Amino acid sequence: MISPQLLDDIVHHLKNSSGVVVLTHQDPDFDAIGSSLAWCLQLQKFNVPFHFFVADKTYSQFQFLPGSEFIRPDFPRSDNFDTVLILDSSNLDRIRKWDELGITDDGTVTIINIDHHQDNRKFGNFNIVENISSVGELTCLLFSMAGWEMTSDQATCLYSAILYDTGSFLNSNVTPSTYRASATLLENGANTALVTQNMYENITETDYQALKLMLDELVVEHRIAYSLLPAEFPTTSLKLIQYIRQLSGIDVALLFRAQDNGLVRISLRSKTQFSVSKFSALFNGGGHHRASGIVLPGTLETVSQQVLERLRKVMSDPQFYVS
Ligand SMILES: [Mn+2]
Repeated sequence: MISPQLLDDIVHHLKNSSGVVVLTHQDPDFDAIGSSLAWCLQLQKFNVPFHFFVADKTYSQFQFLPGSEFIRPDFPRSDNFDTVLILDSSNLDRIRKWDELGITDDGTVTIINIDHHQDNRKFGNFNIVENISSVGELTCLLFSMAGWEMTSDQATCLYSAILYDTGSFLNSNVTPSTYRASATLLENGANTALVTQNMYENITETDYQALKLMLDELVVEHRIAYSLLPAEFPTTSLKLIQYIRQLSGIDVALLFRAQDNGLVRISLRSKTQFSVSKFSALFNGGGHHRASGIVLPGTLETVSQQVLERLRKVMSDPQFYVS
């Protein structure tokens, strides 16, 4: 249950803020960007200055979203804001360049944390953390609780957020409330055709090459399937892990992606009650029971060996399963 008092306090704070920095997690997805843009559009209505800082450079895929012109690669000036609104990020380590923003905990800046990750560290002065499909759905609920009229632009942004984080309403995080929120968005004029075209009918030749390379490297073993992607792997907006997940007969899908900084990023998906977030916690990673991530130093070979060895061991351990 979302506390109406807490929401009141947050709204009061935002409306009276001298400036808001909006932030979301690194390698942002449509839930991160769509939700953030809906909040930016709301701050614009309130005439509250805001700065939506995204340090990642790969955001051309979001350009079709209303308000995408708000996305800024330049640092906010620290004397221009007193509030930070953080969306879809379970902890501050997931925010790129957080340390460079110069935000101290001396109380001069208020942090508002709105998220749906179960491992959220409640790092804010205000925290709304709900077990819900997406921050898009959560934002939709909050806007309606606050009694705010939603524009079609906001509805389009939130619709893309929900569509993405639910895997087009296919994931197990979909509830009746997700459909109700989506219905509200459509009633408010969400441009579903625009979102469909840009999210699902916009695959480039490079995307297909990336998919082909990933499939060439696919390894399928007992209950597990994975692929190793080298650092020079082409950049793609395809959710490659989804293609592994769709394989029949496996419980866990993994994608190991080498970075050029000596780190390997691992995406994990579970198709059963096996919790990949519990597993990821062994390596300081986190996320949801069915979708999580880990980052480890090393080469593709050493990291994949280390993680897979551990995974094979714990897959028969009941404490890694959720009911
Ligand atoms: Mn999300």
